[in-house]
Amino acid sequence: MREKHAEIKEEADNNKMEQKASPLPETKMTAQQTLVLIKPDGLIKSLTGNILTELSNTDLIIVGAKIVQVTRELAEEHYQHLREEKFFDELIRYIMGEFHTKRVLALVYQGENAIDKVRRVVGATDPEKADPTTIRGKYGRVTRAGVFENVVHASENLKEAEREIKLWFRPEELVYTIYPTESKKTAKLEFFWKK
Ligand code: IDP
Ligand code: MG
Repeated sequence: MREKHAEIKEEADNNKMEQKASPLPETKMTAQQTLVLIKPDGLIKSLTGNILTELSNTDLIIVGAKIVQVTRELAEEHYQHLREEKFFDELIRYIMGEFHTKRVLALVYQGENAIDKVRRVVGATDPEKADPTTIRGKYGRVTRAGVFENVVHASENLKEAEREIKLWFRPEELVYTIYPTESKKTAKLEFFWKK
């Protein structure tokens, strides 16, 4: 009987803790979020500073940022719409860093009209056709194998932005979320700095 009481109390305490957990801060839905990736060629060429400066000419704010070692699984999921293209395999190897460095800087920008604003600064997909004042026009190139090494990725539209942000980031990695979140109790292994 005692044990049962203790169990019930523990459960009640857990519930209390759950209620206490504050939700992630949300911002107004009119603001858009967009995913930007500084691709491995951008990192190996030390273009990060230049690219962030170009992007700061928009009035958007960064709400998430991290360095990612891209797995084949993540790469194929991210570029799933290009699965049938003949350059698909090269593209996957490119974003995984096989030609440059195995790192990508993933960022989420937020603000009014964020998706179009970033795409405008980033420029056209083919760096040879991109306006020379855009990031891709300035820093991109086409390889002999025909891959567009265009330095950055930027979400194309609302649907893609949502899909990509949810693919690359967990809600708690963003300081603001615009898509609804839910909390679940998990038993996961976590690492802490040794005291
Ligand atoms: P985007 O990056 O401008 O949105 P997507 O069509 O989504 O363009 O293509 C994703 C990436 O695949 C491009 O950024 C580029 O690196 C590569 N890519 C797209 N089209 C071609 C192509 O015709 N030849 C070689 N690479 C391409
Ligand atoms: Mg695209």
